[in-house]
Amino acid sequence: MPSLIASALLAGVVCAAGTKLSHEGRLLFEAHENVSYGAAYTERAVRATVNGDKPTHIAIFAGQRPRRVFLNAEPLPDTQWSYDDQTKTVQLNLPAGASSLQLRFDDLASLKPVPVEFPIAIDGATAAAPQPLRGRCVDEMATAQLEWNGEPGLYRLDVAGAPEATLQVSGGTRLDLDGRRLDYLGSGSNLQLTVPAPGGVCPKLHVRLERLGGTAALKPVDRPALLARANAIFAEGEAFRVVTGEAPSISTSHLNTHQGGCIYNWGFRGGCLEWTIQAPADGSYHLAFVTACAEPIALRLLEVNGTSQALLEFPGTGGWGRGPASQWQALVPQANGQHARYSLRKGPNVIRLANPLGQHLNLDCIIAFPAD
Ligand SMILES: [Ca+2]
Repeated sequence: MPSLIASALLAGVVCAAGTKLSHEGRLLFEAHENVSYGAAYTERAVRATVNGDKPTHIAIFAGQRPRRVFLNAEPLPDTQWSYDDQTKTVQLNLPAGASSLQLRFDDLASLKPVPVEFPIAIDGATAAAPQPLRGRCVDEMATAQLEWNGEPGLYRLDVAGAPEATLQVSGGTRLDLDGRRLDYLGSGSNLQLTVPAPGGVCPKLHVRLERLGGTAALKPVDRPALLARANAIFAEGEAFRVVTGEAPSISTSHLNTHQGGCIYNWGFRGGCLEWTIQAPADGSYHLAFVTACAEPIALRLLEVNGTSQALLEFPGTGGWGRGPASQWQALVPQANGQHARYSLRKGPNVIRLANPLGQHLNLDCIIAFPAD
């Protein structure tokens, strides 16, 4: 049986008079001429390559009579190959040059590429689902892709129905937060799906993307007034903890910072930092981030106590905070045209900011203050 040497990759032995390969007294391969030979055995097929300078007659151990024999992806008429019951070999003539053979034991009737299409369902997006993933199935493997044309944002990717399927993003960024995998999809991102298709049959797949939160704008508020508020609760930027990725640098030389310090060099793509806010009582609070940024925009995914809130679009502030005080801005996330509200509990609350695209952002402090 082929499974006796399943998945074995066999190298040919070139002899003076042709090529012969045996294993424990059993003939595995024979050619009348000198050739190079390799074969891989699976339950469904024997895949072999033969390369020689001259046309030759060959015998390949199959273990059982195959249903079909393919030469260079074309089915061979039954008259052009034979099966020998005694040696359990398939025998045929090959032309000179490189030949690719498949001895198929299953129903696969064609090795030609077949177009495949996998629709995508999206949760949490306001726009219509993008085009399906499109590609082809060839040699028992389906591959399909899609250049992302949907809403940019962070998504959780899921493929149901085929445990061996892989869905990957090129040109995007993956965040790994506590084992939860999130991918940023935007212009230039490419979704790529690969799934085994035994016997040329694609499994029934359900590709689902879940979009996390929306993109929230940030509104500047009066920074000195906010810093002076009696009920402001502070987490200094420099009091961060690293969740994933590399630590940013701490500076005491930037100007106009609260408590004399801030973080900079916060550009680790896919990284995440967290801070603790000590709330005096359960309640609804607003958050403000005092930042300086010379990039046009810097994205950060906000999580409060483990719940994803929104992808924050920090604007450029005109500098990194080494110049005029105006380079530091106090920015409050907005929701429905108002300051967003966050439920905090009395005691420690965890604020996380993940950095999906690696844009730099200097952070002086995070401020919570009771909701209006
Ligand atoms: Ca500070």
